Amino acid sequence: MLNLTGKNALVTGIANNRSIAWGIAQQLHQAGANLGITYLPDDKGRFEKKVAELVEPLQPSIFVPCNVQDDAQIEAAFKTVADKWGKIDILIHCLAFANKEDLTGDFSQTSRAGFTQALEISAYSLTQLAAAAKPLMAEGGSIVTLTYLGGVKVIPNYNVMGVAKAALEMSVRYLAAELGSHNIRVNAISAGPIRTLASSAVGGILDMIHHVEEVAPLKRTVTQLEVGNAAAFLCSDLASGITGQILYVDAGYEIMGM
Ligand code: NAD
Ligand code: 0WE
Repeated sequence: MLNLTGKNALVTGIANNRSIAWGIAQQLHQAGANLGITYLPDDKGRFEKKVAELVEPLQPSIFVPCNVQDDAQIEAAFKTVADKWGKIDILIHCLAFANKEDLTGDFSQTSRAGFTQALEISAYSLTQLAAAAKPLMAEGGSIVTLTYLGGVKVIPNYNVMGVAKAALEMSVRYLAAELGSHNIRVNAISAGPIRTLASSAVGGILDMIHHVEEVAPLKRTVTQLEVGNAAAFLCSDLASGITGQILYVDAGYEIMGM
């Protein structure tokens, strides 16, 4: 049986009740994990309040800000983890960002700043967080990140995010190769399109979802909780032999050629 009792899990990327990270946090909690939650702070503290209210029923023992563009925030977040928990078993990386103008139109028009920012937040952050978690995973651990088919095949308008996801997926393999000797496993879930804060800001997302509902073998899209179940599996001892993999949780869409 899937059992995460006694495991400490740090979850990044919860913005609201539609976030994939929220689906993951709920399933980790249900499997018995002890949760730590990080959120992206903003000037008015609105995110903090919203996320705090949302996660309250899961009784997280850690709730800290962590903007991955700020080394000091990452350091402070992991200092809190070290002080309160001493060790960490599970790290969920569930965040991405690109400028809205870089997610439409010609990919060749991507600016240097836009390219750099998208890759920094969406790809490099995994390596940063893995490096911070490594010393706290002395007994081994499991790191899971979220990716999308647009990092492997061209999806209209995904543009610079596709390049960032390609970098993220290769980072999974290099991290898995390095951290394997410490019994730390690193995997990605490639989720099908889901309506979330990030995806809803993208023009035409509903058309994409309808396309998946027609073409995918299961004739539907997936839910945040289904992604959460796959994440809980990858973080559990049931997946002890799995590392460096990209697991498609997409109702089968990826196998179709036409
Ligand atoms: P979401 O908007 O709920 O989550 C994105 C999160 O990224 C937010 O919580 C936001 O606060 C965080 N974030 C952005 N910049 C940050 C920064 N500088 N520091 C720290 N956090 C930052 O949207 P989502 O769809 O749940 O996205 C979560 C992950 O799932 C992303 O990696 C996304 O690429 C991936 N994904 C989404 C879909 C989809 O269709 N929604 C499909 C496959 C993969
Ligand atoms: O990874 C994602 C979402 C990534 C994302 C979305 C936004 C919108 C708002 C990153 N940064 C931003 N920045 C914003 O300002 N997905 C897999 C969902 C998604 O995004 C797409 C998709 C799909 C699917 C963008 C274009 C085409 C398809």
